[in-house]
Formats: sequence, structure tokens, C-alpha cells
Amino acid sequence: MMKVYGSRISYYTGKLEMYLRYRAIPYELLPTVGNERKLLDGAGVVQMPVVELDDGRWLTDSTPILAWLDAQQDGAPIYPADPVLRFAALLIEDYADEWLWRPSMHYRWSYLQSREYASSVLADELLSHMWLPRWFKKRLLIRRQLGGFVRGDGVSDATWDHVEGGVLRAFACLESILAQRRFVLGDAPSIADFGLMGPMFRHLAQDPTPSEVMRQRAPGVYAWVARMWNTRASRGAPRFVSQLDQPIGELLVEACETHLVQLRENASAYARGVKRYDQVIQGCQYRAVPTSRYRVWCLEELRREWSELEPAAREELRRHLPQEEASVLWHDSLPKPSDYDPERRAPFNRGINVFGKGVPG
Ligand SMILES: N[C@@H](CCC(=O)N[C@@H](CS)C(=O)NCC(=O)O)C(=O)O
Repeated sequence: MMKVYGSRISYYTGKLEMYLRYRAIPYELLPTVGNERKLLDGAGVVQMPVVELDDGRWLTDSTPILAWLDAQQDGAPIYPADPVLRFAALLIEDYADEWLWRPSMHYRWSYLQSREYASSVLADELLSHMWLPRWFKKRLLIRRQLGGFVRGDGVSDATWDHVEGGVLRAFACLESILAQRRFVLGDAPSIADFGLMGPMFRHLAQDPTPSEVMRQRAPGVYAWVARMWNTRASRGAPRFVSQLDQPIGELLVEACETHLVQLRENASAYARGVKRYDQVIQGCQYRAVPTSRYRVWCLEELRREWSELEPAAREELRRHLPQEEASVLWHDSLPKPSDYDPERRAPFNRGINVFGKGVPG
């Protein structure tokens, strides 16, 4: 049976678990803590999730893991065949993976009820081997996560409302989409739905503070998260929308104005060799956010997908994307390549953390 090293409340482990359930692939969930040596030897990185296959191969990074697993399946792929829908879905996945991360960590660690819950689960799940009082373990976890991933990722009084506003806008876009169909692109889940399960499943639908917001403001999103957990792949081909419609267009605009602008600013900071940089997103000034080499690679991957599109598909996408914010997809080259995974072996390559050695330093 496949071994998944992660946590029951981890963002990207939740995304992978959603997929494994959908395909009825059995797996065993194991903690990363205590297995660090093995993970470093096997996958080159300690992060959640890392997968160990029965044949001894190791995989990491949920995005290429899902792509590889899906290519092994007999059933209809979760990646749309239509190139326009495929690109839109990959952009939504990346936005969910990398942009909605900050607000999800904020809602988990900035609010007392949520951090009480999350630190209790993680102390019991990951630190049970440590002979320390439980309250002390919780305090260690809160300091690490709140200091590193919330305050250390640019959440401050000045950005607080914008950080939360991003979640409310995502909820509103998804509510309009889900008022029309059961999943983001049609009557079956695609990689857009699985990508969105990172933030939506183990964080926003499960942590006490944001899950109440979701229930009150986005009940359709709440129902969709449960529907994802309860849906198994069927034999038939999925019926996806024939073209991008207005509600998806609105979500794509939000992804470009937030995520693509951050990817652009991050790539420029990476080229300048600075560890932290300032950025303005939708008019909100973020100070001293951490630079990520991994996210330069994310942008390279999106640019590669874009460059492989036929002119007609690009034209169709450009009708829906805000030109300035989206132009990082097609403009010139990036100021400095990430040089990550040059042989394109992911998810079987030596992985890297999103930030430094795990937490933004
Ligand atoms: N790109 C990776 C990101 C994985 C990731 O960053 N996972 C988080 C936890 S959900 C993590 O392990 N963070 C590093 C840390 O906390 O040390 C993926 O998509 O799987």
C-alpha cells in the first residue's frame, strides 16, 4: 500500500487525499516527524506530503504527484482535453496552491479558536513522542506557524483585510460557479477542483473560524467540499463546459490580479538575490514577504503550458484574462531561471521546500 507522509490537517496532504479517495487508491497516512531522514534520502525534502510507493520509489510535490498518478489511470483524466480549459484549470490549481496558502494559514493561526484546535491536533499527531507538556508543544507549534507563515509571510494590520478579502472573493466566485454545476468545470471534478481542495478542505472548511465564515457566506462551497470527499471516479467521460463562462472568468481575473502578480514580483526578487521583498497586490502593500525559488519554477511551468498553446487557444484565454497582470505568462523570459528540476523528473526529482528549509526564515 502507498505510504503518504503528512498530516490529517495538512493543506497539500488534504489535496492528495482527495484525489486518492476519488480514484479509490488505498494509502497509509504516516507522520513526517520522526521520518525526516528517510524523506530526505528518498525525496530530497521534508514536506507534506511525501509519497513512498511499494516499489521503493519516492514522490513529492502535490502538483506533479497528481499529474503522474492521473497519467497511470485507466479512467477519464482530471485534466481537461480542451487546451483552453486545461490551462484555466492549471492556473486555478496554482492560485489555490500558492496564493490561497497565506489566507488559509492566517485563518488557522491568527484566531484563538482555530489555533487551539490546530495546535492540539498537530501536538497529538506529530509530537506525541516528545516528553514535553502538551501546552508547551502547542506553544512551540503556534510560535512556529504564526511567526513563520502568517506574520512572517506579510500578514499585518495593513494587509489583514486584504488577506481575508481574498478568501471572500474566492468564495463568491465559487458560489456563482457552483450555482450552475456540481464541480468547477462541469459534472465531474477536474484538477481545478482538486487544486482548490488544498485551501478549502483541511483549512477553510475544517478550522473553526473560517469554516463558520464558509457556512454563513458560501454554503454551496461547503457542500462542494463534502461532495468532493464523497465522489468516486465513474467510468464515463466527464462533461465539462464547452467554453469559459463568466463565473470562471471572474475567478481567473482574481487569480491573475493576486497570484500572477505575486509570482512576477517573486521572480524579480529571486533575480535580485534578496530574501524578502515588498509587493503591491490589488492596491494593498505587502511588506517583506519571503522570496521562493520553488515559486519561480511554478511560474516557469505555467509559462511552459502557455507557450505550448495554439494561437487560437491563447486568443480565447486572453479574452478572459486581465492583460497587464497576465502578461507575465507570455512576456519575454524570466529575469533568472529557477534551475529547479531541469531534467523534468518531478515528482521523482529531489524536491525543494516552498520556502528555505520549510518555514520562511
Ligand atoms: N509544493 C508542495 C508544498 C508542500 C508544503 O509546503 N507542505 C507544507 C505543509 S501543508 C509543509 O510541509 N511545509 C513545510 C514546513 O512546515 O516545514 C506541494 O504541493 O506538495
